[in-house]
Amino acid sequence: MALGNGGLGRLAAAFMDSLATTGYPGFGNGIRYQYGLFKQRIVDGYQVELPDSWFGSIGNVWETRKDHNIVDVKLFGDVYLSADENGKLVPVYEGAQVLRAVPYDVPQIGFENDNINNLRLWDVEIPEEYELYYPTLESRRRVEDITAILYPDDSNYEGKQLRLVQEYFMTSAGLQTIIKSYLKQGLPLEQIHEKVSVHINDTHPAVAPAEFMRLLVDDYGLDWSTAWNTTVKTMSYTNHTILSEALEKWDAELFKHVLPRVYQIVLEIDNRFVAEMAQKGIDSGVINRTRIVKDGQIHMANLAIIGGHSVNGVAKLHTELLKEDTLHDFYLLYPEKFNNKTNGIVQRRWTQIAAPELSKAIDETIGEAWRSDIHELQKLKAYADDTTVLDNFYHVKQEAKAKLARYIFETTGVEVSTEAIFDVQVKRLHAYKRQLLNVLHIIKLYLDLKDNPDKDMVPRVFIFGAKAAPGYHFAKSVIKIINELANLINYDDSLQGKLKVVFLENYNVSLAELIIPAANVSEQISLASKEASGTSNMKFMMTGAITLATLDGANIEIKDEVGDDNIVIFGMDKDAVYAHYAAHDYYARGVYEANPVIKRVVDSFINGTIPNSQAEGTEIYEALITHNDEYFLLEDFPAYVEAQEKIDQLYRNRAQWSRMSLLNIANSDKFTSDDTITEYAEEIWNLKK
Ligand code: 8GP
Repeated sequence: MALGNGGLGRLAAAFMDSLATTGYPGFGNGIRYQYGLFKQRIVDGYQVELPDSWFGSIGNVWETRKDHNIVDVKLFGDVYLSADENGKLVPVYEGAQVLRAVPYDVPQIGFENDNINNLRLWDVEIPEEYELYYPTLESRRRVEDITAILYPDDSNYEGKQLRLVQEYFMTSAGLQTIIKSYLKQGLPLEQIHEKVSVHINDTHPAVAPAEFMRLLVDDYGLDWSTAWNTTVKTMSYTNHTILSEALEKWDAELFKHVLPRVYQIVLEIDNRFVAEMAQKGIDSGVINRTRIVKDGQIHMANLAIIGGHSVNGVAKLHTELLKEDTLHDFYLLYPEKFNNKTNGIVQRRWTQIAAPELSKAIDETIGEAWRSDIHELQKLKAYADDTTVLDNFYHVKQEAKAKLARYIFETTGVEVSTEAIFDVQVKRLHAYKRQLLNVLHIIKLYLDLKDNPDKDMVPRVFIFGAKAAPGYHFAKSVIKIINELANLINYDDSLQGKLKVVFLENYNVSLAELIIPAANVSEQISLASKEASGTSNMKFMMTGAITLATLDGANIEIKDEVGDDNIVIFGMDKDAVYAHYAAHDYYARGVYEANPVIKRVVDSFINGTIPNSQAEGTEIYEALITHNDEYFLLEDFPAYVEAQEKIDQLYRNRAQWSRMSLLNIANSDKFTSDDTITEYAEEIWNLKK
């Protein structure tokens, strides 16, 4: 099911798997989208987005509709407060739209245990008693839109409103169900936090603390401070990025229009927060930067942090950055809320399912116990100098490469040799991930080979897979450039097959299962500080690729596990990046003019070297030079070239490369999501198996 976007969605899938496998009662809530993330086709080098109708003709055979768990969700309308017979103010809701939330449950099955957890996907329906309100197809369609598509375009007002409705619809339905099922146990509602934890995964469901308050106070009659106490103890939040554009903020007027009662509650939470902080003598600047409602906007991350007891980042560096920079003011107010939970991956999928030959080779070396206890992989270390074992693993990789080579030929018509280094960058297309740095290096190799066709190098196949957000112009231009560069290079006989470039369309989990086990080099080259964690880096490591990386996200922890000799690190670290921000001293044009190699590479975007891409080439040139290279590609370029030369040298020594590869596999057990989820369960949710 393509019900996610990139690492954020895949991580949620990993956690559901690990919860069931480790035996924790953990349940997911999501939306039963008719269409998942778009299907990508490449036409004339450009990305084209097609609907992903994943239900197909047979529907989803794994789901079960649960009519007895239907709940209603209210949107829009007017709310005013009126005194009841005891003089207590109660909200009166008028003219609301009532929608039916219908759950479809998808079992989450543990590995070789008898545990089945549940992923509940919510669909929307019009309640029969309100059918008269929807006399036209158009009005019915507007309701169906709520669960039609993942990440609808939000560049206009309607799109923004739709996203807010989606988020609230799912969150409210989920929380209503949680409260109902808790109350069936006959326990007092104000103690719900002792039995229930609600985790806010990124800011999409960050309306949860306010909605939970609404339910407790309005629907179940708890007083405000009792309700608040239990809300904070129930909620926790994971931040998945430091990029501020990804921290959701809603226009206050829009929020009030869609969720009039929740808006009142958010205002009350905000007022009380400000009063409490002022009373504690907190600096007014800090209060202003941390409050929820300001400048006409509702800051959802702030609500999640204030309304919960835990905030975590997803890798050590990321959590440090949250504390010292992005969420520093909150860290001053609530140091005890902050903690780290480094991401992980489901080893079962990325070894046993995606890499069956590798799994067999591991069995033959250390036995099968690793299949249920991944920490057994450490035993591989003892074979780091065993030439028979290394040879076996080498051939397993060659086999995976041959499989991928066949797929490449069938889908693109490009022939690639398995003797070449398979150098892979697969991830969402984003400027901070710096696919363009990879491109700059490919252009340099191309120019070098044109100058000197006899250049001594191990043949290289550069493999890309990436979807660009439909509205992200720059990212789409990078895709076009990669495809045009591929056309230029792949059919130039003078290069003697030393260089190939392949862009595989529609990168998704299924394709990842084919690509990742076939990689020799794992490109993790984001600008230091920008990639919160990354998780494909862990998948590549586990299947024996060598990581070529900046000191960013979980790359740092990968380096700590494998040691400096078994990874290739280059470029600025986070301190160097922040030093540029502090000094405002980065000057891309200066770097470009001072370094003839860089100048020649960058000029090839605008001097006709890469055909059929004049507009895109100009856009990229301007991003680098006119707009001062926001992600410091040019400064990191020389170090990257050097690191790539090191890869070339290392690969020539087959024994040494195979040893590095084996040690990567052996140390990858650290990144099992089974352990990550255990830390969440023990340290945040206080959950028992
Ligand atoms: C991603 C991070 O970019 C990635 O480094 C990390 O591995 C992954 O989350 C899982 O933790 N973050 C997002 O996708 C993200 O923050 N998306 C929000 C904009 C929706």
